[in-house]
Amino acid sequence: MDKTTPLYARMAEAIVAGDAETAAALARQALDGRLDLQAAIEHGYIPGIRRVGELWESGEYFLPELITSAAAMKAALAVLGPALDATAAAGLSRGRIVIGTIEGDIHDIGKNLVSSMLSANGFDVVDLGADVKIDRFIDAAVETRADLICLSALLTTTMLGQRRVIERLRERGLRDRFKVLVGGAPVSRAWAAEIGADGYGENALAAVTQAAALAAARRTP
Ligand code: B12
Repeated sequence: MDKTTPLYARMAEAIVAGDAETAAALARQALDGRLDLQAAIEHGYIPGIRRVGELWESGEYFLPELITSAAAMKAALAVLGPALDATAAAGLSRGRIVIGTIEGDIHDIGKNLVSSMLSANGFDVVDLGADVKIDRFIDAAVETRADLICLSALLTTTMLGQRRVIERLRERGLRDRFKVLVGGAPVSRAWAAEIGADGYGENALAAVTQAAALAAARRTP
């Protein structure tokens, strides 16, 4: 373990405790200390919100705890997000991406993380937010001449919306125009294959790798 481990542990603890103030203060500490922000998210904050998920599943946490922990996660990401985005610099865009969480689903922490990482890694990201209607993804992709559509779903019910976006692309004669990348806690590689998505990413780093491969494939006919 390196010397930043206690900081990561405190970040996780702040999320579990639903302590937004501490979560944000630790994020500022990471910024001031010029720490690797992607690592702070991956090894500090995410293990915290995962633990919250486990406590909810085991019946120790209820909705109010879930909400305060989610708010703490958002407070930390609000501090780190702009810094991550800024590292995207003025470099050449690796491709334009439309991203959002499927209609009926308000979970946006993971999607925001993916969005920030993509933009930090040189993609031009159009973030539609959460609870996004199926056709809205497609209209935005057409309007912005996007290369990729990224679909996040955290509920087993809204996973079906990922399939629906792909079906609608076919119905509108646009399936070949955009690559579709799917993700979210209940989503798997098998699901991505079943619905005919072009890729699946299990976390924000995998999302970047997948998006890079798909964008490159589009550019080399
Ligand atoms: C925080 C949370 C909430 C917060 C959300 C706050 C917010 N603004 O996002 C609140 C309290 C609002 C909430 C509400 C609800 N929730 Co909730 N929630 C969670 C919890 C604990 C954590 C989710 C999270 O943020 N994880 C951390 C992020 C970083 O991880 P992630 O989202 O998985 O994202 C990562 C990857 O999946 C991937 N990824 C994500 N998106 C994408 C997209 C692409 C393209 C790619 C490539 C990758 C990718 O990269 C991300 C970063 O690594 C989960 C538990 C869990 N195990 O997931 C339950 C969970 C998702 N919720 C659940 C439920 C049931 C609900 C409610 C219905 C509860 C209720 N009774 O009202 C409501 C739903 C309301 C709605 N209509 O959406 C269930 C879903 C069950 C199911 N099978 O459908 C879960 C699994 C808890 C459980 N075990 O029961 N929730």
